[in-house]
Amino acid sequence: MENRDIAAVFEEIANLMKIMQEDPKWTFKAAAYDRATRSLEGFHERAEDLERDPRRKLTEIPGVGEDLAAKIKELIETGKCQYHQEMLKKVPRSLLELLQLQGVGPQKVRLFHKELGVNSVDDLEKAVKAGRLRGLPGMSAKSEENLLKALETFQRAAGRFRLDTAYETAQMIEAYLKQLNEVEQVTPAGSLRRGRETVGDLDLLVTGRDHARIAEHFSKHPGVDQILGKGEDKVSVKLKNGMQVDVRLLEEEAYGAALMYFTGSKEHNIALRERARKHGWKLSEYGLSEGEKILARRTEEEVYKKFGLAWIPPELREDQGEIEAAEKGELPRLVELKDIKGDLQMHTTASDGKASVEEMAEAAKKRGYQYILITDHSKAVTIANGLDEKRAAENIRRIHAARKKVKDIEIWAGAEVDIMGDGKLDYSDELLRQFDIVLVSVHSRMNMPAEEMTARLLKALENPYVRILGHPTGRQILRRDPFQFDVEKVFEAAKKHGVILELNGNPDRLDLSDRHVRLAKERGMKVIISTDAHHPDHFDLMRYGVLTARRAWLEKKDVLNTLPPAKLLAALRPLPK
Ligand code: DGT
Ligand code: CA
Ligand code: CA
Ligand code: ZN
Repeated sequence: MENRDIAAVFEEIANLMKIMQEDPKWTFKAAAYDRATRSLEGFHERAEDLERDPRRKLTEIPGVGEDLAAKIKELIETGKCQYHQEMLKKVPRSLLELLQLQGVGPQKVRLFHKELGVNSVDDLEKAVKAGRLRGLPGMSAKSEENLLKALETFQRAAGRFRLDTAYETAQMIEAYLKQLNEVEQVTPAGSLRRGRETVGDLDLLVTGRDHARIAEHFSKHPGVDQILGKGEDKVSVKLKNGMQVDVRLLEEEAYGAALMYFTGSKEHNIALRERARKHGWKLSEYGLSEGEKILARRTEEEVYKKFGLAWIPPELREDQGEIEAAEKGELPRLVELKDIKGDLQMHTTASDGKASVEEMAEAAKKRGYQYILITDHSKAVTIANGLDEKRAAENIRRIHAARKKVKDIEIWAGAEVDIMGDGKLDYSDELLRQFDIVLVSVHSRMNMPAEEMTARLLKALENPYVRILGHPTGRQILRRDPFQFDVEKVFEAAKKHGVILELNGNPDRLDLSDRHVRLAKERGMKVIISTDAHHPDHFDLMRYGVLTARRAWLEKKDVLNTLPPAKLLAALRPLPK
């Protein structure tokens, strides 16, 4: 059991306490579970390893006392926690789904449940639409409107998973399948291979000697909740985390054609099939053929070549001009993970990060990075322990001191400065000029009307110290829509001022989106791909940022943090004299 699975149970316990408010000490207890949840999520060792090691104790995890340690032990040993199960018996499971709605916390869930008898997202939607929310304490016309929007987002997200969840699940299953000697190749296809920001189901293609044996092994995976279908060459299951996985067992000789077919997208496949038809050929998961004769099927390259096309990277296969580009030999040479030379958004223990400047720098160096930019939060972001002027000045000194300890990497002093509601920045120019690079972003009042938000962003970009615009649209994948503003106008202003747009690679954000990044490229703009790391492990998230950049057709030259340090600095907005 991973820390995050334990944390998820604790978080649910805290939420259930806040919704039920039965326990006389619920505020106190819920706070303890919240604390343990956060600390488990950030803890760099597995709780399970601590538990196994006779010299260690679970109470070494901050915020975990004897009582919670016993619950963690129970979870590790049995996969369940009795206390949690008892609580779940008292409320319908569907009530907890309300918490996934943007802007709805346990207090509101309690209110809707108690006052309106709401037990599910469906119930809530009916109640809102019938105007039954009006008159409830703290509910205005505006909150009704926000709820309707949240309901819409929820429905669109239903049944989809974040890219990182899909990636990690695929890796776990791949490792499991490979325990079997009979298994040769395991390749994730579908939307995961194309690097889409969300994934509906996993499509895994497998080759190997004994299909029946492999199918049997897979259906016994401990994460399987339900077997949806099992045939000779295909097994579909639903995992306990709700994700559907389709495993297809294939023959080597037609692997390329099947990989192409199941990678999709559907639109790309349709366009290729149309091409095949024009030649009098047929394209299917079994190969490209002319009558009885197979023209190509072993590798993707062979199939594309037969069409007179260069091999098309999966991220481009959306029928967005890639086939035409392949035909003309004009496919972009997409940026790769290994091109990235540094990370330009990260947090340390000074604000809400889990590691020191030195630890982040050492970890970055180990990855072969040449520079990092430390960007702790400014004071307005109180929930992230943002730094006031005095602490920010201390942080700059701390960063300078780290340079003496960790050599052979540039450690730049920066900040993620909040853009206030009126477009002013959270720090004075006097402080801003002391940073090497200032990144700005919005974390508050995200619901303002489009015109106001546009004006707010334009005003922020005018500040001469601003050099990077962080997570420009504020969205959170499957949770929060981008805020409303005039994207074209803001891009134009950023270009004029020489402010670089960030592609925040955290899979919770992927902000800018692939579509917006492609727009930026079309407008002749460069981007910076960052991870927003709060822990050295988060540097790995760069892979998702790069995937998104590739989906936007970006080449190495389009991404500024592929440059060596001096060239990168020279490419940023010049600092005021
Ligand atoms: P997802 O799972 O919703 O994130 O998206 P995909 O792209 O993984 O779609 P999925 O799982 O329904 O199918 C996997 C691939 O199989 C898809 O990308 C293309 C291919 N495919 C599925 N259904 C069709 C179809 O009706 N026509 C064609 N041409 N290809 C299909
Ligand atoms: Ca899929
Ligand atoms: Ca599928
Ligand atoms: Zn931020």
